[in-house]
Amino acid sequence: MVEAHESLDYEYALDHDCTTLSRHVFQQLQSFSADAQDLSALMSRIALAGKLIARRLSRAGLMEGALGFTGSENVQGESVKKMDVYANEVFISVFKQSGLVCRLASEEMEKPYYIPENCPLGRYTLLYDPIDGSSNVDININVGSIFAVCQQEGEDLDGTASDLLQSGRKLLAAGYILYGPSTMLIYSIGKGVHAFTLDPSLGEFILSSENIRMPDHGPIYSANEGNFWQWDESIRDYIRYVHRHEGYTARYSGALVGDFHRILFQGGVFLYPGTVKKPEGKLRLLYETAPLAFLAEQAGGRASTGTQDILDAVPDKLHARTPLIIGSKEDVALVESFIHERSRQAIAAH
Ligand code: AFP
Repeated sequence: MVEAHESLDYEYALDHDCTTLSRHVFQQLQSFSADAQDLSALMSRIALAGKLIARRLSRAGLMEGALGFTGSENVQGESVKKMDVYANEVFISVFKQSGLVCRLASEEMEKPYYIPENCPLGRYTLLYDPIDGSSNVDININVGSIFAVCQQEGEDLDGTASDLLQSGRKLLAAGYILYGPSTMLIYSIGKGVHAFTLDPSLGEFILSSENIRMPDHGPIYSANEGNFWQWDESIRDYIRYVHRHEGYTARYSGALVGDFHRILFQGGVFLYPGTVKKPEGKLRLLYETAPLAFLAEQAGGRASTGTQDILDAVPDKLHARTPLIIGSKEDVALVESFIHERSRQAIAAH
């Protein structure tokens, strides 16, 4: 006979295993309204895209035509990898005939991609970076996908998607998929940040951490110090500070998703400031920095351009870039303090 406590343990384990993404969205919204159904379905589709990309990445070294460059450049002038193209198409494909998403905008496409058959119903737009950190793909280390969802405003009859040029405060959902030793999906619909881990035996993302809180301070600083010579003096001040104080350690993988993921769980700060060659930095606001800023704030952290919160920044074009300082609130504030001090000195000198 099963003891009462054993049956409770069993029930708990089963319930935990059944906490899939779509169920979690309903739990969070405490509703089965049309909006809740939409968000739940959207997250399930994004999860499917993540599973398809994870599957290809896991076998890429054994497949013909999965690794390497295509030979063309994207709208940003960057060399396109075959995996970028594949992952971009995966997201389009999972949202075709979904009735959910009318437009998709990604790093790999100059203009938004419209799915007219979805438009009468699905007034959502998916913003995404299909493979973040794609230089890591060929050497089999971590990469990610970043996504955000917003509501279409207006009819967009001229196809300019000008309503996308708004602040990240309007996002309905954001998250990323990390393709690491395990595949994880981290998301927020404005009710905390939650992590799901892909259970390959089930083919499902199962809840692994709920209501993640970023520590207020952490030991990690994450920046490409090869750009030191190109940084503003204020950023160099910060780097000199961490070099001269105990308690800091550097970590940088070349994939924002992986570096942010570490900071989300362990605290610290990731920086990609402007450089001489790229005064606005390298990272794109709509589908890289704003989605991660949304998560950071939801987890009790912060994200800043150095002079304003990332979520308040309004892009002037689809592929606009912003400097990024993201992570634990005390560490972000410390970097900002060096920026403010240098600008105060510059004003005083005039
Ligand atoms: P790629 O996708 O072109 O590899 O760029 C990745 C990325 O946008 C971001 O994930 C990294 O944090 C950052 O660029 C790395 O850039 P650096 O190579 O200039 O450090």
